[in-house]
Amino acid sequence: MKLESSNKVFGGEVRKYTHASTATGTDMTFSVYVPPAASLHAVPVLYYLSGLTCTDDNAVQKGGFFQACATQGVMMVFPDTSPRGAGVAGEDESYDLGTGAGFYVDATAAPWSANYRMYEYVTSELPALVEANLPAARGARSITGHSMGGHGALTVAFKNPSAYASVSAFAPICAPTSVPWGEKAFGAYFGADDAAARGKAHDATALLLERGRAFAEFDDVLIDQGLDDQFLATQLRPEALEEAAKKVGQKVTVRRHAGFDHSYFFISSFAADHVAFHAKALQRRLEQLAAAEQITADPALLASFQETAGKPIECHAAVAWGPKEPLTNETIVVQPPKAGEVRVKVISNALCHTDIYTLDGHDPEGLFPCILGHEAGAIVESVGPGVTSVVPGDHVIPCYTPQCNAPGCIFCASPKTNLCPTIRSTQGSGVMPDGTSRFKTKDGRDVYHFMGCSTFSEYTVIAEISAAKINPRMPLNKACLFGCGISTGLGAVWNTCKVEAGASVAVFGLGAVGLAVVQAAKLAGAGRVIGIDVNPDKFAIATKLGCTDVVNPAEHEKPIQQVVVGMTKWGVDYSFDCTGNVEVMRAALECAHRGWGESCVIGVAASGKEIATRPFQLVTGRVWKGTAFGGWKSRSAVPKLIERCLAGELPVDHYVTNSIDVKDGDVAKATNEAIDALHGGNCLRAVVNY
Ligand code: NAD
Ligand code: AHE
Ligand code: ZN
Repeated sequence: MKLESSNKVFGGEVRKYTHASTATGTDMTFSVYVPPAASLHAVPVLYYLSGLTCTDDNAVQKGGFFQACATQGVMMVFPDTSPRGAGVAGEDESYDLGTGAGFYVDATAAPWSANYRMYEYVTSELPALVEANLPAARGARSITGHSMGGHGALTVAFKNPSAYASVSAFAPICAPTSVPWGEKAFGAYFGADDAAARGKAHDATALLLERGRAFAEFDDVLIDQGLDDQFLATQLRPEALEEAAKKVGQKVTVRRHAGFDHSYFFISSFAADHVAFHAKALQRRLEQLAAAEQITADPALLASFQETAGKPIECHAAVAWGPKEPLTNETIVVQPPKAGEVRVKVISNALCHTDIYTLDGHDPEGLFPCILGHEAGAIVESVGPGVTSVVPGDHVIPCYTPQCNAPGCIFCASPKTNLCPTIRSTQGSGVMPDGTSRFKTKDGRDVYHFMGCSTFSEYTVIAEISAAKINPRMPLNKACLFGCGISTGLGAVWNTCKVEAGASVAVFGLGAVGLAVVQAAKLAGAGRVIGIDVNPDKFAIATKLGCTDVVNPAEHEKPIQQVVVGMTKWGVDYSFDCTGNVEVMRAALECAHRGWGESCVIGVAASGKEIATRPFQLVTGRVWKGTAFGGWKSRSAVPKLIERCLAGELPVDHYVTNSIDVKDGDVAKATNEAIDALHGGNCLRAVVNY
């Protein structure tokens, strides 16, 4: 399909596409509203069928649907009302039969049968096209429409009740086989002999009466009708549909409004109500689809969890005893979770540079002995009193940035930050929220927790508010990547800086975090992405992921900030430090665009290091900012990132450059091997599988 135009509307985009239709044998046009939420995850879709004489443009320009779609996260698709163009059979006929006809039927009589296959088009071809090419959630569809399109929506939904989550209509022609418009059209489309019988298969009222109670699977059908509508008495006949619905037990709500006619003034007045009506049903449909996809937890594993619940577990962990000392494999005792806590079985663990930073003694909060690790995929083994959001068997990602969502948490309530402080002080002191550790060595010595995660252990205990429950279809050896580095890089671009299409970006440090920044910048439509690293081995993957330029500072005599400014004239719109080196942070700030450039610190600097620049850099419009976990509110955002990954929008396989299995319970040996790989320079993520 070909994009003909696009316009920003309410943070989303309205786009117009053309494509060669196999159903109608012609080029077809449709419009779509893509809400802002679609940049994060696949969204449900509401189809809108227009009425006689309209095109997709009428509702797009006058329907007033988009603000509601933007806030409710609903995509809207607007097909044209008929096939058009040279050679379309019957095109010269009158408006209510040929071009712009708005009859969503598959004609069987010549000449119409050649192209008028609008039923197949809107129920099958177009949804398949939309779901394959746009961020549309598969199987989450609803339908609405106006006038003959309103009737089309009702028949399409009544004929395919399981394919649509909900149906509504604006001033529909409710019983076309008994009004002049329908008699004429059905006679032509299906041939005079067959018109009545075939027409009934496309008549919403007749369909209700024939198919009976099956249609009660729509909780309600919303119809709005203007009482000053010039077609109300003779053509629309909502009372016929109401009577039929009553007979067969299908709830239909017809809202009659004085002072409204058949126009788009009427539609736009109630557009938001219809979007809200469908959004609710679509949300339920998404939940049903997610539930249907649930993989039942391994019964043997669940049985073993029942055995251990409430008891201490003896298992292996890699313990860090002091700065720069190798991890040693210890048998430790993991206490059961207390109130508000969850004990999890770690399945896979990626190593983040921050683990090494703390192990190397650079972290002012580093405490020893401790169990490091904070990028894991795990399964809930047992839960402490009061835990309601997860149960044993759930797949989770421990998140070092929690999300308490408590009514009084002004941080969770604010869209400006993800930094929930609820357990931050105990987390930084290496203990659980009650001030004690859940880990002991076999000889009874306490071992500290790390970043609220401590995942270099076969079992660990985390706060419930740190557990992001994810779709179990996602393999945990990939899911773990979203526990820190990859989510951080993506969020730095999308949340912290909100990089816009066409922007120029510089990324300092092309490790996993920097490459996730590159990947996100490309997905945001950045025009130029300059990757900078002292290790040129990173350039091939950086270019593949979206860097338009790659630069090795060692190959330039000038300071790197001057090199980047020289490449761009005034500097880049956005720069990101993904190294943790304070000199690099300065360079990143100083290569930002005069007047508006933003520089984001992602890297974690060693204890005692400070950043500096001439204040003039800020006076002249540059902005210095930073990000923790990419600004994601962990428990609500991580599951959505996982869905995007499952949908194929966020490939992450390339980050796993090393994969190491724990053998004979020697967690430390495998983790030390991963640390060596990370020090080797060309490892992005080493994943240790338990
Ligand atoms: P990494 O070690 O894999 O990657 C760092 C990259 O920077 C390497 O490719 C290295 O060659 C390059 N580099 C080093 N010095 C450089 C220099 N002077 N100029 C240009 N490139 C240079 O690390 P990572 O896992 O990608 O993490 C990157 C940083 O992000 C680390 O400091 C880590 O602690 C931090 N981090 C922060 C957050 C957060 O929420 N803020 C989250 C995760 C990681
Ligand atoms: N403990 C250090 C700070 C370490 C730090 O900045 N951590 C980053 C996450 S690194 C993930 O790999 C962060 O997001 N910090 C926010 C927070 O609340 O810890 C120190 O300086 O004390
Ligand atoms: Zn990390």
